[in-house]
Amino acid sequence: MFQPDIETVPIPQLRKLQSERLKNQLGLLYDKVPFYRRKMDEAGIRPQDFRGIEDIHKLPFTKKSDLRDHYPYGLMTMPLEDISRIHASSGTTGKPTVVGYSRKDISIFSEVVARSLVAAGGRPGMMLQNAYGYGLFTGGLGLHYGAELLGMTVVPVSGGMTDRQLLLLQDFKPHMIACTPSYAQTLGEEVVRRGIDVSKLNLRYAILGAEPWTEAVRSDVEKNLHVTATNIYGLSEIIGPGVSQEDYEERGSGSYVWEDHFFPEIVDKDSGEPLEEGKHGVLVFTTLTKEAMPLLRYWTNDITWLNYDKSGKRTHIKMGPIIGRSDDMLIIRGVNLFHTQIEDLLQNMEGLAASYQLVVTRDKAMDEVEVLVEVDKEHYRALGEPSLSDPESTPERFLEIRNRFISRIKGEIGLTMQVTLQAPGKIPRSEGGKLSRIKDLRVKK
Ligand code: DLL
Repeated sequence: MFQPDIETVPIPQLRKLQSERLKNQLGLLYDKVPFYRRKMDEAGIRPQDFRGIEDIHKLPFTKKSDLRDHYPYGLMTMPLEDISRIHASSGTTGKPTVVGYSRKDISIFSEVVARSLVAAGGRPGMMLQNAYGYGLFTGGLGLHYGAELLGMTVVPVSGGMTDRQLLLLQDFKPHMIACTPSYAQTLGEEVVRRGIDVSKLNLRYAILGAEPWTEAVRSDVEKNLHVTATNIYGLSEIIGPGVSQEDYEERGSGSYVWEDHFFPEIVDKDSGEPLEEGKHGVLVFTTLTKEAMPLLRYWTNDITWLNYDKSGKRTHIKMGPIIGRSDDMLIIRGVNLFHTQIEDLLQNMEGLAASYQLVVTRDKAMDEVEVLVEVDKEHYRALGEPSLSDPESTPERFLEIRNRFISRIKGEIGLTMQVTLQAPGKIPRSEGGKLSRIKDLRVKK
């Protein structure tokens, strides 16, 4: 562990620390940020009377629109000349969401990333190929500073440039790669396609995040790149990557949330009421140690669960994989649908690959989902690379596979979807960053 004392701190002690830190954040926000002072006044909260973390649900939520309304610097606690870095995430509505960091914020950011890298299998002296984008996006610089703090050797290649990534993997021999899971899929496929001998690479770990992914993609990446792949989660508003991280020996059981810095809650997406452990809902974070731009109960829109894992190495709470963002949820004939549910069903589907896209259309009043999914390369080759565009020429074996997938979707999700098989390589790939798996043709321009 990078900071074993705090990563294994007993829960009562952690609560005490969280309470002290939260009270400090409230004081700071009350004094320095008019928006929060007004919110606290409206809610009748006086920082000096606030009891502690157990009262967190009394605090108001902060939404992305609050950040937008105070664009670009309105939620900062300090004058601009004291801010040492600015990051931003591209918004869907034009203006980016801006986040400021003090020197201390950067140092905490580096610490939580260093913790995350260790949990992912990284050790001082190992080499990290950092294929997250450098720039306003927090992935590149976030992983970079954390890896340096840990004592890794960083190769700051940034995202994309697949030829160069593959060259570096072969010649520089990094032990670990950091990128989005969809880009790790791209790299894995290219390794196989170009006949690169994976056993000659030194790669052992992949630290993947910035977009939802499931076990189907994990198996794909682990198989093609011969790595152990773990999930790193985060968002710019809270700090960037390193808000939570899965341990490489506890894969599949959730990611440790670094609770001494970011206090997580799960709330009901409609009522905002806190939900009990294990229930799916909206993830909400309160920063506990941020200086430049602390946020109270930030509504991430991400849907997951929280759970303490008594058998884990660390004491901090775990969060599940993100099944999607509540604003990206499709509602198809009354059924709520996240694309990760389809991805999940692809796991262990013999004959199909983990490359897919959902195309949503509206026919009169009815919404339809077509699942484009690639067939597995080996099956495809074994059947003589047939045309798949015409059911007449599609081999019986593939028709069976397709029908099996249609019934699986119907059985698990309750919706009848059209499944269209595609030849390997036909579906758009990640070229370095986040990949959109949904093509929504209902949206009128
Ligand atoms: O994506 C920070 C990051 C960089 C995380 C590198 C991990 C690795 P934003 O661009 O602000 O920040 O986007 C944040 O991305 O609210 C989630 O919806 C999604 N997201 C991030 N990590 C994961 C993950 C970075 N591991 C938004 N699983 C978040 C699922 C993720 N979704």
